[in-house]
Amino acid sequence: MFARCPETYKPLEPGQTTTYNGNPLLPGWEDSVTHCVVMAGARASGKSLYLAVLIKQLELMALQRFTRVTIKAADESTRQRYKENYERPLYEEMKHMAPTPTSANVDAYQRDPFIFKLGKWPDANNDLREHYLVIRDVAGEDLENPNLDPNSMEFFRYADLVIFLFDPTRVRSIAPYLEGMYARQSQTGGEPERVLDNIARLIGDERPKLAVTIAKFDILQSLAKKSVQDNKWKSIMANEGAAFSRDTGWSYQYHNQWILHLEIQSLLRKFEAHELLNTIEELYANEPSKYSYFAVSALGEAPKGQDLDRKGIAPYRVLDPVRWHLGRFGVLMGKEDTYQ
Ligand SMILES: Nc1nc2c(ncn2[C@@H]2O[C@H](COP(=O)(O)OP(=O)(O)O)[C@@H](O)[C@H]2O)c(=O)[nH]1
Ligand SMILES: [Mg+2]
Repeated sequence: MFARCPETYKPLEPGQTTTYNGNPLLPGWEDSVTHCVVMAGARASGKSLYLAVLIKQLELMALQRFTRVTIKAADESTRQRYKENYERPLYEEMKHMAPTPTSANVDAYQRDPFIFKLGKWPDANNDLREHYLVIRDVAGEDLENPNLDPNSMEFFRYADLVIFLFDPTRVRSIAPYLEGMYARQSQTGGEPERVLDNIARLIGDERPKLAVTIAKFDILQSLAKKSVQDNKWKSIMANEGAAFSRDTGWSYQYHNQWILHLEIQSLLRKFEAHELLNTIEELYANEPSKYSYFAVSALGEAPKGQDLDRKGIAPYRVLDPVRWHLGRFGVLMGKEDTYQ
């Protein structure tokens, strides 16, 4: 049995036909493989845009590389909520940067899991099984709250993958270097370190795979162009040999991912993000292969104030965290891709 409850992420009992909350499971659910993912980050860390672009990129990759696979919403609720709460803001973001309302008035409905079909892929016995991506966006307010009840959001403990997204401009030691490098953001969220503390409390003794992910990486990349002399960041970020200097397109190579992990870790060390690095190292000391560093940009470039001429978006390495997990199951892996 590879299927879990899409609401609580708990393993299902044999023969179970409803979720632990009593809602019906999709037909054939118990024979499928589920990949249960949580997106965790402070307010305005980029979760919604990331999720919007992630799904778009998965759809596009499947279309271009795997003729027999289409990624689609598995139910009407996912289809509608994705469209209204994620796809639409994405297009609005492309048009203009008018301040968007904070997430305070986002309804709870948006917090329900989204279920996407990833198509059929052979299991260890070479039988084709349907795979599902179950992904949920967690309220940034909750994750920033120092009084968060560690027993709330139990699904963290059962998740296959937690994507911890953080805004590099909110890391205290990094912020000064980025002064003037990006348009003032209309909303800002809490510090990533506090969110990480809460993630640690929520997972308790469990160690789901953790993708420690710098969001809005385009802002750091813009340091490469900064025309200030004696700028050590310029030479680091402009290093064309670095894995983080390029997107790998649809290809997934385990070694490239590993190198990127090491580069991002050392970049964070150079930026003196010690608290973040140490907390993660300590938390995963016994299972170091379960965490990895990533850098993504949903938009590909910093939004320019009210500028209306943006040509669109050029997402950067958005699929990496999810492929790091899915690759092990051979899902969305082509002949040229490698996983260990
Ligand atoms: N430069 C840059 N800004 C981004 C990116 N993704 C999000 N943002 C900015 O961050 C703000 C918050 O993003 P959003 O996805 O709504 O964050 P959420 O509150 O965590 O869901 C957006 O309005 C964007 O201006 C990115 O990839 N690059
Ligand atoms: Mg959001």
